[in-house]
Amino acid sequence: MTLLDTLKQRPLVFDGATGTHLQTQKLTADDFGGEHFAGCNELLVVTKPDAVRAVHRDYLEAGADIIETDTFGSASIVLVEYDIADRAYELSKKAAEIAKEMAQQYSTKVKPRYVAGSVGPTTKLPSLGHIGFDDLRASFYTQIAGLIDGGADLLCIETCQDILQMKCALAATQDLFAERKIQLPVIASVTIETMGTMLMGTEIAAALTALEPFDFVSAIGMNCATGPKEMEENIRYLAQNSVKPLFCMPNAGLPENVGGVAHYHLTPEELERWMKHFVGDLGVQIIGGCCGTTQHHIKKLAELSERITPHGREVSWTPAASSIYSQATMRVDPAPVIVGERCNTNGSKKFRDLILKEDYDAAVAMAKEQIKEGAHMLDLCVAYVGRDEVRDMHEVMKRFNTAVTLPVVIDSTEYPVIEEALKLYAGRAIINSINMEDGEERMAHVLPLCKRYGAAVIALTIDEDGMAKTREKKFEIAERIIDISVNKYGIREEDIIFDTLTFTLGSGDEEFRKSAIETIEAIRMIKKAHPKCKTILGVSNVSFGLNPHMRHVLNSVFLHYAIEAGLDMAIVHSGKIMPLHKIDDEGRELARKLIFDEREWAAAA
Ligand code: THG
Repeated sequence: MTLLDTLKQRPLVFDGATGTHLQTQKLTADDFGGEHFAGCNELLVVTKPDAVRAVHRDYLEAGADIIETDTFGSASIVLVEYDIADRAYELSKKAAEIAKEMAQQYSTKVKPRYVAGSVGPTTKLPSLGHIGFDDLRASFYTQIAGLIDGGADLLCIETCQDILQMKCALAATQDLFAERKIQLPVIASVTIETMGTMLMGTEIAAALTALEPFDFVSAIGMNCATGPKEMEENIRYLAQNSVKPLFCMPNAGLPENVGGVAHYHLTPEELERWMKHFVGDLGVQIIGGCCGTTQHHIKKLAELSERITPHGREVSWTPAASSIYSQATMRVDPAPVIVGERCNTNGSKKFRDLILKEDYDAAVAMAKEQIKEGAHMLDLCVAYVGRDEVRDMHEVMKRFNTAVTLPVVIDSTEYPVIEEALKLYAGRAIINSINMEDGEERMAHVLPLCKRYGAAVIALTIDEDGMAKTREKKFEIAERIIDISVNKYGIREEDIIFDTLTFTLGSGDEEFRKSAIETIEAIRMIKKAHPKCKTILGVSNVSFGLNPHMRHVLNSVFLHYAIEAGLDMAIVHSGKIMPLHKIDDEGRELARKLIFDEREWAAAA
């Protein structure tokens, strides 16, 4: 039976605190290898390995299934504070070897013991610009390589304060798994502070939305910062919304400051009672203890695990995007999900001028205006001929990441621009867009980026013959895109949003007279055959060339019929969309006839 199979029968038990255990051992500066290294717990695996073995032994004796390596801060960017950045691989590997040797001593056929490679958050917050994605990824890469080479059975990326930290660690993990052709279970665990969000302000729903798309992440959860009581509401949310198994390692209550030292008061019995509730009532499958928990706490949890089965959870994932702060689902009732169109150099003169002036803060202000106008997400396009789009995207996205509370739809045709945006974004973005104009070419570039950074994608119904004009052709391209995305690139149907293309009815061009009907009917066909997929339209395109008033009327009426056919999302100027009853009869009827190509309109015009 594998590690993860066990979860269905009983909860798996992690160990307790490492740091607070080491503190009780009253280690001297010499134990760390001198004054300069005092407090560097990760160095003990070479300077005083018996101290680390003592931690592992106590938890294994207590009955833990899984012990964590002494590597919370063994990434180079943490070790650099002790001038030993170059020892990250060596210390990580040694720590895994020590834990593995201890786990093997206690392993039996009925109770195998496992080693989780601990990967802490480091000391840097990429969302605040402390470090770039590539540097943090590289630092995690070396640490995780050591853990894998030292024999870790699984990875525990824990105590995450900034979802971008986690994305860097997950990218490093993906790279290592691919290079070595291996796959270990991976736990992704965030820290929710007493104020109820992660340090960066991330709500639990946003954290789940950002982490859920990574298919190699085996379990999601929370550890540190608070005791179980403060975690309950968020654990309940995860239990109701996470398809993946849940992980929970609370502190032994909230720390109390006693003479400048943190004291933890939750008793082993109290922790056991809470975990019984979390496992038995809510369905948490992996438990353990963080700061302040001891072997006595873990003994209670190990005993509990022998007599309890995790509550069965039937959860269906609600596809969503997220910002660093909050989540927005890709379907709302009433439809549609409103994607603000204005932060687009091609779609707004004002926005274009701000980018040309490099007034990036004012660009953020335009984003905020759209939030006030009721948008759920924001389209972002900074392309402008002759400008460095990667640089503009960098400048805008680093601000949007923390200043904009809504999820961003990254609207670019350039792969390096898309990747730059994804590297700066702590939420779950949507990429706008892929198509099949050059066969699979665009998909081959963009879909691996979606997988690597956990994004969803908009797919336009365009193929080698150009933009599809009939409903049948649009549908056929959509099916082809689903087939390749799902079967070749491992994208889920629910992560694809189809755009059946909006042509202007404002030009009077004969070729496009039936275009709105075909676009609307293609939505109906796609939603019927693939209900998990989403649909979207760039609504304002429909009225290019008309006067401003008629544009608002036509946009609103077109949107109405598209929604009736099943449209999920709309890229619009949210403040300018009118409900049908607010449009005068004459305008509404004119728009309707235009959309459905009723020729008497043509005669009248
Ligand atoms: N599908 C997808 N993405 C898209 C589109 C689409 N992205 C871009 C575009 N089409 C949707 N966005 C806009 C944004 C603005 C306008 C139209 C579509 C628009 N702007 C006024 C104009 O150009 O006249 C604005 C004026 C101003 O404020 O300066 O109409 O179809 N997937």
